[in-house]
Amino acid sequence: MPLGGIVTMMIQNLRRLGGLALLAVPICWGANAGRDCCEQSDVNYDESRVPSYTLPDPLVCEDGTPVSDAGTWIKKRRPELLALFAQEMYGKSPGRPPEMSFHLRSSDDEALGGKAVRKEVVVYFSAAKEPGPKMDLLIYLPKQARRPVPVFLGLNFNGNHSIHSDPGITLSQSWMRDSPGKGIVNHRATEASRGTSASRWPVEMIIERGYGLATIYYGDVDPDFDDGFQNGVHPLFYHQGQTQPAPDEWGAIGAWAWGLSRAVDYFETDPDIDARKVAVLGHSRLGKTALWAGAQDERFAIVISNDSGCGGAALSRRRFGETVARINATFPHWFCENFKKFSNREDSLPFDQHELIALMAPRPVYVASATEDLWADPKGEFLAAKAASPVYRLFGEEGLPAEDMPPPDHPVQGTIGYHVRTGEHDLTAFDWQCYLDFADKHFGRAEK
Ligand code: GTR
Repeated sequence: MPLGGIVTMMIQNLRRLGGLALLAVPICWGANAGRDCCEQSDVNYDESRVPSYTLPDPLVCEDGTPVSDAGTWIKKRRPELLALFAQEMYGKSPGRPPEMSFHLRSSDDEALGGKAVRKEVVVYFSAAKEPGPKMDLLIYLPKQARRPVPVFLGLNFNGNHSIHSDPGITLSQSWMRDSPGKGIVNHRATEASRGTSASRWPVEMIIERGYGLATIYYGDVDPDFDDGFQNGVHPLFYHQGQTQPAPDEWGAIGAWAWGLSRAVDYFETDPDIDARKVAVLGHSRLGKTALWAGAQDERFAIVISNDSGCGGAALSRRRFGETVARINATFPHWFCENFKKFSNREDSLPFDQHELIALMAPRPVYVASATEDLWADPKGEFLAAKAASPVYRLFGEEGLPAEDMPPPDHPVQGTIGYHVRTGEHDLTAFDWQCYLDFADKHFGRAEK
């Protein structure tokens, strides 16, 4: 790769890694940039250096029984794989808290210039209600559409008020990573942070296509830093004397995914929302989260992973871009403690990420990458989506209808969808258009 490319890629990845990356990834300039730099930083971006590996076969049970029909998949192999992912990677999660309750904080039938209904719902996870733990659900529904409406659901990185400049959205009070450029100061959102993530949430476009959008600030469920799980929802579930999750219990991704399921619990009570037509979507770490949520909770009718990379849609065994060792070191709180056993030992994982994607079967699942997002290994994401196809075929579905990676900006949409967008690690209007088309196709809304 030319020097310019390496530098651009590293700057991008540094931006994504935040401060920690400055310690973790050495920056190499001048003559040292390039191959030596990659070796030194131990990040592989060279296809010829991808080690040879054998993917575990999703259609062979742990006891060696082959899976040749949907019944065996549903009764035996699927539960076994789901349990393995919980045990060794994301951690086991609790269910719905019995004392959970919903409170309508606000509603406006004339939002977005009269095009939408906006609701804000507080989800309290315990009887104590305030000060929490709780999460704020922001919902936009198209005003004209017939009820109940299908919805996209996704966690956001910077607070509900960051997704749109709509002044009616309550400004988040939750802890946030400082980002003065985005109006987050002293770990709190300010008025200046309104709409700062709007490019990732084309609300008007979604509404015009007849869908609702629901979103939650991920830090409401668990603030994204390593504090030994003293804040967020984890302590609510500690048994007496417990101070942190056991090695096979949920980390932050498990908690965020759990929050998404609690949103569906709410949807089931709202007659305006079609809880059987919920497409869960997430970008990056929240794409990993969307996949884990979709694997565990079959109420998600469509699952969408945008640039989720390592620990999401990318195959761990390729060790291209971010690796298991790197992600465990930089983000020790994302996965369960057991996952650390697999740092630099990818071949001993009892599964790979194609099997996480296969856990959605026969529901539609979409994996998207970006050409410049090598840290997330676009090819590894494509190969994982493709390797999930045999499970879909058990259900008479085609899976991913592509032999080879499609050219940039050419989505392939079977029951498994895939595209690699031109550009960097991001969630863009192009990505959304593809997801809306995919939802139209699978929710039977495509034009005949
Ligand atoms: C990166 C991380 C990725 C991805 C990304 C994000 O720093 O290495 O796995 O999750 O953050 O969520 O933006």
